[in-house]
Amino acid sequence: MIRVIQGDITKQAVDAIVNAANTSLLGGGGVDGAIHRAAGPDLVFECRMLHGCKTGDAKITKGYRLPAEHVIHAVGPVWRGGSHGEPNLLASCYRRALEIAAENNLTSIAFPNISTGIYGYPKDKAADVAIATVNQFLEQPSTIQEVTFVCFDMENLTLYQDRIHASQ
Ligand code: AR6
Repeated sequence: MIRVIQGDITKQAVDAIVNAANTSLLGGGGVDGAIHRAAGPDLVFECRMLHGCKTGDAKITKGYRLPAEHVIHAVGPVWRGGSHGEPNLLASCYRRALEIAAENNLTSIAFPNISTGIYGYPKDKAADVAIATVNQFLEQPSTIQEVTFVCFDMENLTLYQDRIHASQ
């Protein structure tokens, strides 16, 4: 099941929230900064032991002070015009986050709109990739029962609502 809500991902009580991280995994601005602030300093201690993450991949930690039990740190691509593999890298980080959640027997996961802030990925194109990748993943049997897209801004909320409603 796919849900779309407007809100703050740090408030979501799900098995895992996904972070829009960078390759260092050591924190940053945007949703990454908000997640690290809400989780508390233990999160960056665990992240230091992961030795970074490649673009298009993801790594899991505990959620510490967050209501979510885990954080899956996914690294989306920086938008460089669209012909540098951006769609495949964005799809890959959604798919890897879902695979890692399933490997850990998690059932609920919430995504922010990865790459659509500081990394500059056009929001409409990113929504197409995110929804197609999640739909494709949910066609296969796995432990995942609920995927929530947590949209922070109205523009993303409308883009996701239009696309999800059109496909239901
Ligand atoms: N809850 C949900 N979504 C949020 C929140 C929140 N609390 N705060 C922001 N967003 P961004 P990126 C939305 O810039 O583009 C960091 O410095 C925001 O409106 O957080 O993947 C990392 O360390 C936007 O739609 O991530 C990287 O260096 C979406 O989250 C870099 O930014 C993603 O925006 C990653 O850039």
